[in-house]
Amino acid sequence: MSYENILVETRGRVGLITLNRPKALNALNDVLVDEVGAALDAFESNDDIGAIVITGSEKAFAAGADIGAMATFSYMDAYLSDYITRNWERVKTCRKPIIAAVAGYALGGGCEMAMACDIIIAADTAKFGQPEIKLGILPGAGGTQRLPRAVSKAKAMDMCLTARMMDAIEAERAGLVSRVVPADKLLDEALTAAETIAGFSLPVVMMIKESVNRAYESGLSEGLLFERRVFHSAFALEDQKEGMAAFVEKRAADFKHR
Ligand code: CO8
Repeated sequence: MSYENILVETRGRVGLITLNRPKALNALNDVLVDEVGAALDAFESNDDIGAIVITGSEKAFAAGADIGAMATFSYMDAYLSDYITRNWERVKTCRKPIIAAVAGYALGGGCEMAMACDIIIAADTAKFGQPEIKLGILPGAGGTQRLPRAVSKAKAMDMCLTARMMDAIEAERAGLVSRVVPADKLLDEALTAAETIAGFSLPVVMMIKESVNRAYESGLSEGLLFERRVFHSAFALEDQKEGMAAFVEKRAADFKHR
């Protein structure tokens, strides 16, 4: 399949999606978001892929939803087209883990797309922000919901209400990103992390992703119960037998279901 606004490739067992609208700082229009959805569909159904990386350019992961495309929208246009958000959930519903490798601007919908991924690894050049208020709108793809969960209510309010940007160091300190690396090491770091994940048992990887996500969507007791049920079910996996046998025999595990 050919894409207009993204580049899609595989690196070993990792699927790599590069947002590629350089002239508009990877502004997210419907075509681009639909293409990300299609690429995720393809990677999800490909048994040779165990993890996915989404990245942008040196200057921008994505500078937000395409302002030009929205500028003259009426309420009806936004509501009926479900602009951008109609495909947004695809990042969240992907069952394989997705790492966002962020350099430069991740603003508005760009920050929201990164937050919909499972792990954010940032270059030291990364800048995160929800500046929609400057445009007379508010975040519409999870910014007001995922940001407080990631960085606390006070910081989320600060960012959404003042439109200020957060640099990579502050983002790591606040818990929005898991690691900060020099910009020229960003892709290697993200691909290595993804390759590590892709080397483990895929059903276990998926169980962990599902369980951690439960922490966001349920109370503690329900989440703990969910984890326990999934934990017990892991003993039905051949990969559990292999992983534990490999430890006892002091050798590397050779997981069947990768
Ligand atoms: N949309 C469209 N084009 C954009 C966008 C954007 N979000 N951001 C940058 N561009 C374009 C510029 O118009 C410019 O194009 P041209 O060369 O043709 O004039 C080109 O990219 C380069 O941009 P700049 O010249 O502005 O570059 P600077 O380095 O001077 O500034 C900034 C970089 C600070 C990132 C600046 O471009 C900027 O502020 N961009 C807008 C950021 C923003 O407001 N983002 C939020 C957008 S709204 C949003 O994301 C809502 C999400 C809700 C999703 C669900 C919808 C229902």
